[in-house]
Amino acid sequence: AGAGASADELVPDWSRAQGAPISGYGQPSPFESGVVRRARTKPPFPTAASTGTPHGALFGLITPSGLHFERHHGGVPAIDPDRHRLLVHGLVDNPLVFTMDELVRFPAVSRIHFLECSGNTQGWATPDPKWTVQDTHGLLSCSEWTGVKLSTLLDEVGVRPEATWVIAEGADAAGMTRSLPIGKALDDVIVAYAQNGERLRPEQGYPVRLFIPGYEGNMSVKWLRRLRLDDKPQQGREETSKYTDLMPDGRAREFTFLMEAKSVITSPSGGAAIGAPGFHEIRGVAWSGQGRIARVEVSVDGGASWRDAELAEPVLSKCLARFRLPWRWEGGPAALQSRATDETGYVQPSRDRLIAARGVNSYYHYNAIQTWSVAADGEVRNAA
Ligand SMILES: Nc1nc2c(c(=O)[nH]1)N[C@H]1C(S)=C(S)[C@@H](COP(=O)(O)O)O[C@H]1N2
Ligand SMILES: [Mo]
Repeated sequence: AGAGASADELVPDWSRAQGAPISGYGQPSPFESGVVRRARTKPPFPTAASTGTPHGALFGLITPSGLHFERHHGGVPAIDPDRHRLLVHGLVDNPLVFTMDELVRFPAVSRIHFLECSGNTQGWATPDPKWTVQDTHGLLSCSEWTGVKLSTLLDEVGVRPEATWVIAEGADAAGMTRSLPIGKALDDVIVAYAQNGERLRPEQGYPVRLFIPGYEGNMSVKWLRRLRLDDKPQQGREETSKYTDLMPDGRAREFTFLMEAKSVITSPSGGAAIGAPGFHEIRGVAWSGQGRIARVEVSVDGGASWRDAELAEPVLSKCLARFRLPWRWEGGPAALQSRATDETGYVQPSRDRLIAARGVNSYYHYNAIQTWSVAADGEVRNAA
């Protein structure tokens, strides 16, 4: 009473009747039905498709499993875990076939890491002003991954000294294959069967995938059925025809595994309307395949001046980091940017610097600073 609210606002109908019964598996509120991944299908090939994570509507570090981005070259296979097998062979002393039950019996690790498709952002072309942050940065998600370290399985089979590469192959119709240097394989790679506390979602590689922290998403082979130790890489489709970077001199870089430091403001971002002038918190995420994020700077004047944003704890290695900066919008045009620096000292480049170094023939590995332009009426648009 006296606070200016009616009795119906303070004690609404849902407080006056029993609620819904219990359920076997929880779902988001129907009021959140607009928070979904949107398809990016290329019409003749509906199973060679992707969806993006709606970062503009999310909080914290973990992407809900149902909103993790998808990238499938041949659709999502329906794999019976009891019939699934993982073969580890090639230049090893003792080739082995593992069942899922056997994989789960090994000592497990859980690590929180981002996964980013190297095709994320596609900023080389002229920017589309209609793009939202799901369109520009949606092929990026972050989960807790649980599984057995690849080094544990490699110990079990006994890797021969001449083995320098691990060739990973998926059980999907695409039979997707990638080559991984042995050094990384023995470092922090996980043969993952769980995501955010439950078994992998089918879209993420159920019942088991490779997870390669900090490397381009394509290498984290889903529906993993085979690991072959070799003394050379496969030179397969995904590392020759695709996933190379064409440089200005006409030569192509191959095996550009690492995802370099990158950041994006998720709020306010493309498609939003800021509303009334006054206080707004600028929020976003930053990440680096080389380790921890050390610093994120924010500009509201298109890079003319920068202020340090606050990084939210925890700041983990090869993981999304959240940043925030309080901002007073005076009502005029603004150009919002963020710039990440990682613990190695690597600084996220401007679009001009990236294009000066790499040209415009590339498709993958675009990590330049993102600009959202704010019009005088508060409409926010993609400006590269
Ligand atoms: N077997 C298999 N593994 C795969 C793919 C695929 O189509 N088949 N897509 C790759 C690509 S290009 C990316 S970016 C990531 C996407 O993983 P996600 O769908 O779990 O986000 O998986 C990779 N692993
Ligand atoms: Mo990808």
